[in-house]
Amino acid sequence: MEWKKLVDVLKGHVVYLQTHNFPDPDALASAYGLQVFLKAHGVEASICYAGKIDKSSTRHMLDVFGIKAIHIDDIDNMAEDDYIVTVDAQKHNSNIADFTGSEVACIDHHPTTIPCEYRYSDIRICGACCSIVTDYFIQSETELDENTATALLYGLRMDTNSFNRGVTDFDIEIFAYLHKLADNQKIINMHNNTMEIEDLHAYGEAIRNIVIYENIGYAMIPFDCPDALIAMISDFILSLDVVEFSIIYAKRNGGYKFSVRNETEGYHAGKVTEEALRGLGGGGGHSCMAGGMITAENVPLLGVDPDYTIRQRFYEVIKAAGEASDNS
Ligand SMILES: [Mn+2]
Repeated sequence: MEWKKLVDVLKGHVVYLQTHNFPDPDALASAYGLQVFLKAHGVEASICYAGKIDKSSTRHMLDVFGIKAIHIDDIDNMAEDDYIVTVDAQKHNSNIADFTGSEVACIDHHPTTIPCEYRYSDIRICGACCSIVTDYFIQSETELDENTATALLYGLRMDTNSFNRGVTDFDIEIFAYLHKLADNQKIINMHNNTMEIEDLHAYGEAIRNIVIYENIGYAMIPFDCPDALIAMISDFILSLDVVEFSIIYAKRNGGYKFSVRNETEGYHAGKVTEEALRGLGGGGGHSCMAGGMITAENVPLLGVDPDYTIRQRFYEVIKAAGEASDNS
């Protein structure tokens, strides 16, 4: 009984559930689900994060479901022997700040880039962290109320782009379970209101700047925008019939932030991004979705035409990967 081990590790301690920085709906909903689950088993925990919740639809979700997520700046009493569970993220990753407490547990659905020892770890590659947290309710036969079920289903739906991205059989089993318990109309309403007027400016730039090389779509957005928005635009460009691999990047802090999507069998978005951005910042992720960055100090390495160099680097890695898979 895995879930029992988690409860045993945490019992009697001050517990924080830490999401990655700039938490998205899956991070917040899975942290919330875990908070409700732990409470049912006698463990009180607080949800915390660094960075900011940068989409208004995500902030709205906190009100709709009554989720209390505390910014690290508003926590002044975290102690070294307080326990942290990383949720939808793993310690040592570039997207999660290192807080004072001790990371004793990790629940995540991303591949591991830098391994870490935890007293409890549940890392399963699936569509959303919400699926793993829901499984705890099922395995332990803990009652799941409508509000929590709705939040978990919303997180699952958002992180899988409505079951179109990274979905496994496990996610579908979880979907069937949550669907019976959740307020499905509420999810549809929320899902239909995730686009903001300012988002359209970024879409406009991406459309204006799109470059297509064979089956690869590239677009640069010349201003900073939230990670979630860059990801939405990457999904949007991937939806073009001629594009099977999309690379969208926005200017950020003098460098660039990337969101990469792949819909082919032959390529791996995470490996391609890691390879293409090696020595420039870094990147990685799943087979179908990845993220990355080029830091400001490395921008001069891109030469006089940074966009061309970026396109060329990705193109070469993708073509080499395609040839390797053709020969295997
Ligand atoms: Mn997630």
